[in-house]
Amino acid sequence: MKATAIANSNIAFVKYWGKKDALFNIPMNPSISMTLDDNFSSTTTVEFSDKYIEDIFILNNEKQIGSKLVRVTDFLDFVRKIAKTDEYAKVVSINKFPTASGIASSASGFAALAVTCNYALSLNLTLQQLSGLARQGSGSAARSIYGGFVFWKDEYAVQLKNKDYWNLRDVVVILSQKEKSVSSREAMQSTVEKSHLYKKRLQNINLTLNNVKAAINTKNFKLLAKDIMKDSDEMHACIQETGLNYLNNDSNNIKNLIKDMNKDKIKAAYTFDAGPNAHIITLQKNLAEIKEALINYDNIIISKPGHGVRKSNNHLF
Ligand code: 2P0
Repeated sequence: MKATAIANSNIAFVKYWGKKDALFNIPMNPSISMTLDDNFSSTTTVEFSDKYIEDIFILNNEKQIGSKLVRVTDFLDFVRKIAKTDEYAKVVSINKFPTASGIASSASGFAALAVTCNYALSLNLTLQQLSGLARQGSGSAARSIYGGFVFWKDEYAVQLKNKDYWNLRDVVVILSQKEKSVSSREAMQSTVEKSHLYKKRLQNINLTLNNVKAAINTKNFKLLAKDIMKDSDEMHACIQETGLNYLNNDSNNIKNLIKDMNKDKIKAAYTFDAGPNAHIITLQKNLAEIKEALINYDNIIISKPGHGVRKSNNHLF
């Protein structure tokens, strides 16, 4: 049977960086994220059938070979084991945003694929089980199963608050659409092996997690913003210790711009994933001022807290 699902990307307020178990994508530390809105979605259609003689993966209208295909095939092998089937599958996926530009398309992509497989093979998995399945494809995908504000620890993620809970915005400033030269998978492994700061980060992570949870529970933007920036800075300091820098001059310019803006009152928080693009977390009421400050940047997408995964009847093939 053919099935289609849509999932959105997410931005981590407390980052997942490093694995306890690389085979099963079990994270070293819990993470907290906000799911983005439909501007950052992946739509995926899958069909398992004996008419296919191998797995086919088409991403953004291009037939994939090499590592991207292998990741999907590995995931499908995992699903086939659960479903006790040996049928190959055709997977067609469209991302609404630049693939591999530091905006987590693997999160939305594998969340959508997990849900699509669930319907296509009538697996009847719960949301919690879907989060665990999505994690198998990509760690951060475990969080994209849910809308709003999400906490992920070990095997699966849970929703903290739904998308309508808080009027936060993510102002995404696209500074580069280039595919990153070092994948986050490789970079996190090398951080675990080489970074001294990383050990310190893990020792203090519970405090950050508790602060961010409390900030969300009490809608305390000042507390939230401080810890979002601290966590992003910490993760990038650990990565930079290994000789890799995901940030570029524009990323640093935006950091300084936010620091200036926050001098009198904290209005925004910058955060960066495994790439140079800036995510500026703010409250809706501060958007006009932030847009004004970003006048020199023309590739900006603003996201609200968004939906979790959902089924679609509009198949891509
Ligand atoms: C996060 N990132 O929490 C962190 C912050 C990037 C920086 O999760 O190896 O693509 O597939 O589990 O999920 C990106 O890593 O890594 C990521 P895998 P993933 O969003």
